[in-house]
Amino acid sequence: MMIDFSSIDFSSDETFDLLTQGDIQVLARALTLIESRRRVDQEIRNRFLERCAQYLTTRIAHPTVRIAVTGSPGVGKSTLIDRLGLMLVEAEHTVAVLAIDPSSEITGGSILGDKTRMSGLSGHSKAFIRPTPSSGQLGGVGAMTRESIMVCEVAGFDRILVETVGVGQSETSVAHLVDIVLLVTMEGSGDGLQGIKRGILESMDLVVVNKTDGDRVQASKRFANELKQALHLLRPHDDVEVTCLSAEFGSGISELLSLISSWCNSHLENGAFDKRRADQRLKWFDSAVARTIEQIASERTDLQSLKTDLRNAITDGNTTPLTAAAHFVNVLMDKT
Ligand SMILES: Nc1nc2c(ncn2[C@@H]2O[C@H](COP(=O)(O)OP(=O)(O)OP(=O)(O)O)[C@@H](O)[C@H]2O)c(=O)[nH]1
Ligand SMILES: [Mg+2]
Repeated sequence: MMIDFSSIDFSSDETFDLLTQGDIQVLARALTLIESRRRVDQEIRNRFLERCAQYLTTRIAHPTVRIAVTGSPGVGKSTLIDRLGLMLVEAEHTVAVLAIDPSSEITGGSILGDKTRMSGLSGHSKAFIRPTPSSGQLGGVGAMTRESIMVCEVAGFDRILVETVGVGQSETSVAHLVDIVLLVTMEGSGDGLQGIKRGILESMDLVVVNKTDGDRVQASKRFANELKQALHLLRPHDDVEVTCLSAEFGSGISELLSLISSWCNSHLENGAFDKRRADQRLKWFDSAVARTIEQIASERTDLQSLKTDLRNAITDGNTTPLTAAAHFVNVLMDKT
């Protein structure tokens, strides 16, 4: 589907004001603009994002909290977000959910599934749910998730929930985008601690053992204890909380919210919260530079045959990947 941006002028003050007033239509269109890979959209997008960034640094902001909910497919991330989100809106927060959907490019259909699983939140006047394609990126994090979070904050949302399948690739890890990472797991999924990727174990801040209901209650609690002991060995200096709940039946959700808010408060007090955001801004800069260079390289169609020759030379053993890359970059720089 082609989106017509001509009806919304993203360089106008009116559009920006509408966004800051929380206009959902403008927010949805802005997110589509952010996800667009079309070159023509890029300049408008960059100027618009710059304006968003400036707005957030200059206004006296309500503090926002960015929460990632990660875990294997089917553990109950969407169900939990629905419950958490409802509790947050009841507490006078406004909630934006960015559900990063690794399958949407292939099936194009699971988006609807996620919306229906968040039946409590979807349609709520203080909540906004946005499924975003992961654009084939590892780590389950879309290329523009950072920017999407920022635009949601400009629109006035103060609790941002990011749902992502935990893949744990360090470079694209959701931990670089949020203040707190919740790992959702469940007893009997067979993955235990061994099945959870190392990157996730290192970057998560709280563990949720979901589906603690029915005849699973005892086994879930045992599993939570095992996890806690194993985590203590793995990360002896961090006291990672493990909490049991049932997203489906709604038990243990308010306890989880208390854990999240005390975690945030202690990190705000000791400065770790702000330091993490500062580090993330530097990583954001690095990845924006890398992405821009990659884009410039991919747009140079005149260099395609050189690239093909170099690839063939590497395959034939006539050059090494590093030498070929250095040569390619030299040509790229000379001509740009
Ligand atoms: N018994 C039980 N079932 C649950 C619970 N939470 C979720 N489920 C069920 O587990 C299934 C998957 O739930 P989702 O919330 O869609 O899980 P998800 O992790 O978002 O799944 P993906 O987005 O596909 O990775 C659904 O059938 C839910 O009804 C729970 O606390 N207890
Ligand atoms: Mg889901």
